[in-house]
Formats: sequence, C-alpha cells, structure tokens
Amino acid sequence: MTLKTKDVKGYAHVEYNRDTYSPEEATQRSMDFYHWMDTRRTVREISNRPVPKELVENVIMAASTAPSGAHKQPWTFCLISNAELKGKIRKAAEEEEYESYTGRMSERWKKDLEPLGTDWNKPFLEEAPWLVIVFKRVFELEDGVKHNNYYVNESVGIACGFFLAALHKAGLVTLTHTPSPMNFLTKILERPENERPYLLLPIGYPQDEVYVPKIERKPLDEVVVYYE
Ligand code: IYR
Repeated sequence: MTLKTKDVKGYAHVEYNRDTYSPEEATQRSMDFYHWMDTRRTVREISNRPVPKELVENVIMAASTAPSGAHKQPWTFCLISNAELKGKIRKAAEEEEYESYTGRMSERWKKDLEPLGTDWNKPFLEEAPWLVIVFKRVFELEDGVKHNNYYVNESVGIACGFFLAALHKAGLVTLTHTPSPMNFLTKILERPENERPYLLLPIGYPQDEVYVPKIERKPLDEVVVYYE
C-alpha cells in the first residue's frame, strides 16, 4: 500500500495510517500485551547455543525505531561475538565489579541485591553467543565542530526498552548489565570520543533448566496516581 504524502511547511510528511480498534478490542489487546510482557524476566544463565546474527540485527533495528530527541537517534549498538573480545570484556568487567562488591557498594545496596543472587562473577559475558553494548552518542562531530544531541539518556533508555521487548518476542533472554564504571568498554572497543557506554546486554537462549527469583511486580495502585 502506498501512503499519501504531503508537504508541511516545506517538509515531506507521510500519512499516518494505522489500524484502530474498538474500545473492547483495544482493551483486550492491551491486556494481552501486558500479560505477555509480564512473562519477560532477567535471566543470568545464558546458553552458549548459537543465535543467528540476523535475529540480533532485527532486534537492534526494532530498538532503533525508538523516538529520540529531534530524531537524532543518538545510539550505537556494538554487536560482539568474537571470543577474544568477550574474554577481555569479562575480565575487565569482573575487575570493576570485584572492586564494587568488595568496596564501592554500600551494605544496604548489597543486601538489596542478595535475593537476586548477583555477585562480581560474570560468566555470561563469555557464555552468551552475542554481547550487545549500547553506547549513547553525546554529540555529533561535523567538520570538527561538536553538536550536542538532545535528551540522550531518555532516547537511549527508550531504545533499550524496545530492545528488551523485541528480544522477548524472539524468545531470547538478556540481563541489563551495568558494570560500574564502564569506561573500560570505550577503550576495549576503541569507541570515538562522542560515545559513552550505556548498557551491556548479553544475548542468548536461556540455559536448559533455569530458575529466576520469585518476585512480584508492584500492583497498579502502587504505581498510578489518578487525577480524574
Ligand atoms: N552492576 C552490578 C551490581 C548490580 C546493581 C544493581 I541496582 C542490580 O539490579 C544488579 C547488579 C552488577 O551488574 O552485578
């Protein structure tokens, strides 16, 4: 189907033409989507079973449909399968995480993490067939001049949310790993000065028998304030 186009103040526009649903059907669809999203879980035990590159590329393209400040799309996804690189990243991440868990993190923070079973050991960084490292592009360089991007954290955060949903749709798992500090990733991956590491996402199938912490999501009345 060809969509109608139109000039608005000198800029090309294309007709927004999408399905709409009756209130009942729309409500049912929103319910179905919520229940399906609620089955997504962070999984740390990632299988080394191969995952097609095309699948991860599709997930990245879905993430890259996210809205962004002035449509600058201020993100770069580094897609890594190279075993040597994964080994380097694991080693550097574990060094930082070891310092965090044995010194930098408060006792309260570690207590909060205890039920989730995290520690400085990060085997998934080598076991997962793919690592996706999301970089935010703080500025763009044009003819040697720096132009700041807009709402970079918001934009990249939304793209990462889309990424998680797209990955879930494919039946794959990840965890939103945030080794801190993350500047070792800039060095290992030789990223340019306008990019800063944002999130590290190991991608794969879950291992054969996986248990995840039995957590509850906050109910609606704890997350909504109504002004009707
Ligand atoms: N970045 C560390 C610690 C950590 C912090 C939070 I908050 C978590 O929800 C989970 C882990 C790590 O990745 O282990």
